[in-house]
Amino acid sequence: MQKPRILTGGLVGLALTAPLIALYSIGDQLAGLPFLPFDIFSWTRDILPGDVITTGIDAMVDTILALNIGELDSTAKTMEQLTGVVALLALGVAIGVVFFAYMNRRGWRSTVIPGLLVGFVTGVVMAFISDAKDLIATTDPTINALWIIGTFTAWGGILNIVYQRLTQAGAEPEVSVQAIDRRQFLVQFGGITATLTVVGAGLGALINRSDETTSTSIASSSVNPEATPEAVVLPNTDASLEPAPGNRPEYTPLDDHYRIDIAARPPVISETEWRLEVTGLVDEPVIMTLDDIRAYESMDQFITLSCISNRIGGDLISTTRWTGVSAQKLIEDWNISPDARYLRIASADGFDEYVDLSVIRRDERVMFAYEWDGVPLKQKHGFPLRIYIPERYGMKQPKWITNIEVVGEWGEGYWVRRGWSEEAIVQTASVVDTVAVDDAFEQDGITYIPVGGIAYASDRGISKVEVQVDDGEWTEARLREPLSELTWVVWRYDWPLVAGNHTFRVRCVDGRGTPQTERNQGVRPDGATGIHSRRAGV
Ligand SMILES: Nc1nc2c(c(=O)[nH]1)N[C@H]1C(S)=C(S)[C@@H](COP(=O)(O)O)O[C@H]1N2
Ligand SMILES: [Mo]
Repeated sequence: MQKPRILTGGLVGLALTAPLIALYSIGDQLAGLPFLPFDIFSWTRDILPGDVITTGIDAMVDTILALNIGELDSTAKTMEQLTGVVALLALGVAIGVVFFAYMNRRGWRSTVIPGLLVGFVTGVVMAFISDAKDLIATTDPTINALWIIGTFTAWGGILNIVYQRLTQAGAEPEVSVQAIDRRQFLVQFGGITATLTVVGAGLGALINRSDETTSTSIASSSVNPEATPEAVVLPNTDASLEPAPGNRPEYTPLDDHYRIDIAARPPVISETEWRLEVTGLVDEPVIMTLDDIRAYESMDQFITLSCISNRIGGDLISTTRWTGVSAQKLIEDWNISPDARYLRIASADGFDEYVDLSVIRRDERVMFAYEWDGVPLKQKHGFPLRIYIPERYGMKQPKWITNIEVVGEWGEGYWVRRGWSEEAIVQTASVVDTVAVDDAFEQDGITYIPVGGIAYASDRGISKVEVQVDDGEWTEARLREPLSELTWVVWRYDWPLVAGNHTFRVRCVDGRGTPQTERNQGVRPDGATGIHSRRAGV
């Protein structure tokens, strides 16, 4: 007998885990079974300390920005998902190594029970993780557990058979022959698993039910399926100032709205089963359907939402029209006890945050929203219900709301527990979007270049924007009338052209007269500050 090397066990573990992941992908696409790698990602994310996660996210964001590999939010999502896949592959390698080491010590036996056992135990652990973290499986939890335990047990059994095959291959009489036989076997085995993986992944991609299809089918079944959304009418169409060419759209197309959340894939919520449950310091628990909430007088607000992780000049900020009901109207009917001070809002993905009741009572703009851009919330943007709170970054504003507990004491929400700002008040900041060198125009014998961008201070508004070219004077830009007092403000400065390379800087003052912070500060923990600049050559 010749024992295989334990590192070969790692290779075999890797080769067996790849098709297993492809199989999970098929199960997910075809039957709505859990996709285990995402659950492993969520589980790891939730047990790691906040610093480690932040360092990880920072490294990821730096990499994406440095390599310039696409939109920050969607690329980050893909990298998170890949992390889950890599973690599961690594687990397969580790088990392979340990299993081969153990089998080598134990000596040859003809049974596959050790492998089955190892697979079974791993499967049970994985089933627990999946059950705790899965958001996307639409199948019964028992079926999910059986699926994961079953596939892992089979995986362990095959690992065992491969070990035996390798050991027997080493048992052939001729030394040269055995070496070739073992290598041949490994090559064949690798070929088979690689083929299975590629075919499996291909099948998975073919039957891919995309996030959007799912969300529209859920969302539109809730309202009139025939209804086409009426185009949202912008309130400032007669604004006197046109944005500079190349400025970002003042109203973000819904498909381009940034997306940030802790879910590797957004939770799937069926409207018929969804209920908003209000418990805690109320006379009696309240249970509402989405129709109950829609029955209240609705309100529309044009809103710019920004992530606290948005860097100066970044794209984690967008504007759309939110429709819902003022939180004041809802809480009026909940019979809240006089001792109550906060709402603890919990979401389907395990996210949670606190909202001060006094903020709701003094500001009718705090709203529970069920539509964006005139259509029910997209699945990834929080279907069926999310909250809006003026002046706060996105991290204070849960999507996929399921439970509200009325409480007397404040507590730390999901990101606050991980070291981010308790209040998360939006920082005043401005950005140069465009120096439109190709759109020069002439007036009174002077050539001008349109320069433009946005400035944002949430509900504080913007009173002034100034532009500086190289080391020149700060010159006031013109402001376009915004979509609302809750959105960013588009500014424009027609710059008298001077040939050469130039740096354009921008700064602003909020509606209360407070200038933006010019000092550069990173996103953590309070949101980024600093002066944005753009270089251009004419
Ligand atoms: N349930 C839940 N709500 C959430 C989050 C989350 O991870 N889970 N992320 C928050 C953060 S950090 C931001 S910036 C906004 C982003 O909303 P959007 O993805 O719809 O643009 O959602 C907020 N609400
Ligand atoms: Mo965020």
